[in-house]
Amino acid sequence: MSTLNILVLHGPNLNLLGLREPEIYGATTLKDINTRLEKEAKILGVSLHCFQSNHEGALVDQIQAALGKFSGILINPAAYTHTSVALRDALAAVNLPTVEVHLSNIHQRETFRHHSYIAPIAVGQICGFGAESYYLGLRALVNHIRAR
Ligand code: CA2
Repeated sequence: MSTLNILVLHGPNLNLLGLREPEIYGATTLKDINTRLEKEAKILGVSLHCFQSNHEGALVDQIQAALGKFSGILINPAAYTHTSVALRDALAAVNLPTVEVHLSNIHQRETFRHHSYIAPIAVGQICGFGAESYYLGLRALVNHIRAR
């Protein structure tokens, strides 16, 4: 069995995690999340590539380049969740199993955060568990790919 390779994408402003507004998004930095994801990946026997960008097109480029290199995508699209047809189209085009994660429970927040352009083309969405959403999401994605 060849090692699964998972692409982890973080959307805009997530580079500020732990550095700004800890009362909303917590004290954990993006580096902490990526380090823990690497640990979880080792336990699961998969490899990971993590990428953050504040630019929609850069995220679209990563998704397009994932074809043939990655078996699945774990994504926190951040604000692009609620705005980006471009990210959704790219994910639909590569057709790789995708799990959407959010730190906060977007359904408990402002109405404009309740809608996700990504959710209808994702395997599933995990939100509201802080950084734990990512680790749960990774496990769910790997289990989903292995069960196919
Ligand atoms: O809860 C999530 O993970 C979100 O994807 C976070 C996005 C927000 O737009 C989504 O509705 C839900 C915002 C990420 C901004 O991250 C910051 C971190 C620290 C300081 C400021 C922003």
